[in-house]
Amino acid sequence: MMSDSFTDELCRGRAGSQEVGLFELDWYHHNLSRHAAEALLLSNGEDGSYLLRKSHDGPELYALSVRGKDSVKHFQIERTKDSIKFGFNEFRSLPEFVSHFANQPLIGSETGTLLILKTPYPRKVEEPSIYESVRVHTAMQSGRTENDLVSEARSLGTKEGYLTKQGGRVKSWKTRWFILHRNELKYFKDKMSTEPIKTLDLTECTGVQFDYSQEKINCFCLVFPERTYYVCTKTGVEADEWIKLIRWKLSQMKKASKS
Ligand code: 4IP
Repeated sequence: MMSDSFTDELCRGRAGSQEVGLFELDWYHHNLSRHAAEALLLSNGEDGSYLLRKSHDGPELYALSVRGKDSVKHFQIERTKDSIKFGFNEFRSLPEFVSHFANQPLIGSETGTLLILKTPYPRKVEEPSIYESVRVHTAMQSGRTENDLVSEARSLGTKEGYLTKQGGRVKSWKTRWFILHRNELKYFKDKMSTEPIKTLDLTECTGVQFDYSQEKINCFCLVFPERTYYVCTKTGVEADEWIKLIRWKLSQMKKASKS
């Protein structure tokens, strides 16, 4: 696999002179297509995530892709030798343009939608060091291309499955459908349920570890200030996968809160 810095060097090599300086912006995605930007922001971003990419409409044109509640809008930006034009605003330099974004500007689209530019979507994302294990791997001659797979791409760090959990006051064990997504762990009555029974905010979780205090095997516990949740999986490997992924999330949140 290519390293990020190698990819960057490659991009720089192919980039036009107009792009000079833009690579210093970690939310500049050279060569990202409109489609890919939409897929990326919809699956991994949140309301207010945005990124800058090169537009193929002209050498001086760029596009700002912004994620709204459940759609992505694209705005054109023109960068000439002397200025950067974005909507009614004109900036003399790249730093001036960038500092405009630091104040979370509100922009309106032609359709009347208002969007706040809250979080730049970085070019490099840290990957958890653990992965789902491959259970089935087969090639189907269905004529699909790599591009067809983009919409099915799962967001990084998402995991779901049936886990058996213990009640809070009444210590009965119930099998529930769990979904780990972003900073939340939700559990549902079953896979078909649309409303979660509960949503656990992982920013409040102080730790996750294997637990041997219960009468069940393959258990782990999630510690929250007001309660410790005990959860069991079918196999030790599965428990280990959940623990590692949740730990990785906790460490990412810790890092984010420090920066
Ligand atoms: C219930 O036991 C279930 O275990 C609940 O789990 C649990 O709520 C209740 O905890 C517990 O009393 P019975 O169904 O045997 O009555 P679930 O919500 O998954 O159905 P939690 O808080 O674990 O979701 P208490 O704390 O309400 O007793």
